[in-house]
Amino acid sequence: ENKEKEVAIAQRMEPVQRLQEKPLYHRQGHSLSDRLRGSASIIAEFKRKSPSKGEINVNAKVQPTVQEYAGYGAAGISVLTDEKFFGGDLYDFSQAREVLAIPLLRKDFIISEYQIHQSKAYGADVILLIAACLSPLQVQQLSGLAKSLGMETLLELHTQEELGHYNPGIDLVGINNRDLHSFSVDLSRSASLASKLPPEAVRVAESGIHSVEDCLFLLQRGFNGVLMGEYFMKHEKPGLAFKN
Ligand code: IGP
Repeated sequence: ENKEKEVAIAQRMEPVQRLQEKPLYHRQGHSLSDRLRGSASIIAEFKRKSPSKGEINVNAKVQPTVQEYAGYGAAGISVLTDEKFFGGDLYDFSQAREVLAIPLLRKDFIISEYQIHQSKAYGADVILLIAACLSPLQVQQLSGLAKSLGMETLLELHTQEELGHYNPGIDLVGINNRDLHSFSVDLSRSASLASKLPPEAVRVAESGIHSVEDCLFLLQRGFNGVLMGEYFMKHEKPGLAFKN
């Protein structure tokens, strides 16, 4: 397994032309926004650690976790590919793609066109763009490229000022319940921010969601989905935690 991991890491630098030769680059993506518009539900996340919580579950395995998430009814799966802060990589992502037939979100700090081609080549259906890291023009350009490759974009916002990063080409808007500076979580603040989006926007509440009550609170306030990671990952068998 280590060997394969090394190979995956080496491949991170392969030229765009090589990425475009990969079979997954030509696969038809699944739509997460269609699924959430059809019925509100959960996007379950795989991550081993995070900046706010430190180590959550360093020995967790992608398989069977993500199959279990999917089997128990997740609408989509999010896999962290950031190594430094979240302990994930593209090898984890590939392993998830191998066993999943539902939308897969690449969770990372995406700031370049290269990363979009790479996401496609590794089988992403959805990419994350974080407003706090990008200008509105960059969001437009990167989400446009994603769309041209048949992927959707989840644009993450966490303040009112960032509403200006939204454009009608965005497929899903994620509102981060966690303040990026203080790490504090406020679901009411997210609900009020979401209410300022155009009615057609598909809304996802992200972070710090820890109970059925939290989910109901958000879904009753117009969210189409909730993205949950730590709540599942802190269990020894995260996939089974989803079931309950
Ligand atoms: C999941 P939580 O609190 O359920 O583990 O949160 C997800 O929202 C969080 O991992 C996240 C994230 C991000 C990770 C939200 N925005 C941006 C990396 C980059």
